[in-house]
Amino acid sequence: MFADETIAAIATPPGIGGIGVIRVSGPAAYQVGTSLCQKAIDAGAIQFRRFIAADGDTLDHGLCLYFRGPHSFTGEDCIEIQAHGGPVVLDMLLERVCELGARLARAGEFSERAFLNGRIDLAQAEAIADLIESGSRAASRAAMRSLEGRFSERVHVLVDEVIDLRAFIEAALDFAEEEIDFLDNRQIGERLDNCRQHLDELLAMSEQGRTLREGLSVSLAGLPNAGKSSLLNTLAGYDAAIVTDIEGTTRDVLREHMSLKGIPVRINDTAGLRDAQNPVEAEGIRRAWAEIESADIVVYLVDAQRGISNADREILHKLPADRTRLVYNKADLLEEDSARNPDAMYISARDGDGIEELIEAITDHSVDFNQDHQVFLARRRHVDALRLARDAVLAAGASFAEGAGGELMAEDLRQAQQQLNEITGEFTSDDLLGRIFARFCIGK
Ligand SMILES: Nc1nc2c(ncn2[C@@H]2O[C@H](COP(=O)(O)OP(=O)(O)OP(=O)(O)O)[C@@H](O)[C@H]2O)c(=O)[nH]1
Ligand SMILES: [Mg+2]
Repeated sequence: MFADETIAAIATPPGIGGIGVIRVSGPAAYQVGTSLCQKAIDAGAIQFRRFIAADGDTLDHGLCLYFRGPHSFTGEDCIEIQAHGGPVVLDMLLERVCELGARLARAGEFSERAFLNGRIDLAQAEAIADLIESGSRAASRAAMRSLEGRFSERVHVLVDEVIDLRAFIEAALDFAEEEIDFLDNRQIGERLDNCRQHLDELLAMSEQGRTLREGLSVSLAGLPNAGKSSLLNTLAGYDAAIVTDIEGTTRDVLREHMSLKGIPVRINDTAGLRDAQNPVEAEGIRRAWAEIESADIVVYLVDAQRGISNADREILHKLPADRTRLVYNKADLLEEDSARNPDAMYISARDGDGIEELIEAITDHSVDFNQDHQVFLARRRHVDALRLARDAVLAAGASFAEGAGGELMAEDLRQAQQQLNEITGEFTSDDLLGRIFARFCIGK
């Protein structure tokens, strides 16, 4: 794709700085650059130029760089103007550039063009935004790995595997439903299994990458007075939430951001779960359930002295088992020799006992991001696509086990392939592209 419009934007952040950069990309970029400088510009060289206004006055002077397409970030002719970093001077320069034939770029439009021109794939384009926005060194390094294509490579390997498998099935299973060769049959089973396993591996890695990008969300849940707000305060290290011995103290969802063992964590304290008559409390409980549903981990607190009640059981039944950690609080109130559940975790939110172990349990499925050099940054969108791809491969496996026709399996695998392609953008709707690039900053 080669756009016919030439775009321009100030690429440095607003405000005052030593240098401000204006980027121009598109078929008229060179023309715009030479008209602005009133002098020729060599490609690939750094040249000192005056930037001239329509009336012949010098607006500013600085460096001008010309990248001839396709050897540029966007794949098009690009001009980069490094002027002084004042908002007024940059505005005047941008205005002049637009008079000379460029138009203002939309957010992310340079990266979008880089993607559409095949300079980078979609996961790499997203990694640019993630690198810019990264909130920790580990996230920044992981974003760089994605930008360099480590994640995309893994996706491509999987796509090839699915394509091979599809071709193999189409060749082995005759669509006229002839008898299947036993050897082929076993091979298909094995290859489906391998494919699912590789998908699972990449899914696990992407989950790590997403956690690093978005942080881990943890919801504290339990009956009123279980000690949720006390635990939030202990973890946060200050009195974030009101604690009283009145049941139903917390109504609004309280959010605290913290770093636990190098992992960014968002902890929510929520209203105690019970059948509330008071409409304010009832709304708090509705919100608590909404938090629980979207949390990566639910820490369910039970008053150790009271033990698990029927009300607890009813709630626990509704909680997602794989994401829930059952924790007994107020262990300080237990007699030394009282019977304890040997498999459960005991803490005292008030005294801080057992908190280290709890943090360990919250972060246990996360790798040490600062040490692990394999982690790449991923987004929820990628994780969802990988899940759908895995579902499709599982469906193919199920069809295979039932002895269904090859057409069904081939269709499932086609779906898996499509999901994987969506990650790197080989297959994407304009709508999705619009949503992704609109979140970028202007000038990127
Ligand atoms: N002894 C003891 N008391 C605790 C502990 N944790 C909380 N409490 C007490 O239990 C009562 C309720 O604590 P909260 O933290 O407000 O409980 P909650 O789960 O947030 O309650 P709601 O907001 O009403 O749902 C308070 O009186 C706390 O001081 C603990 O570890 N040990
Ligand atoms: Mg509370």
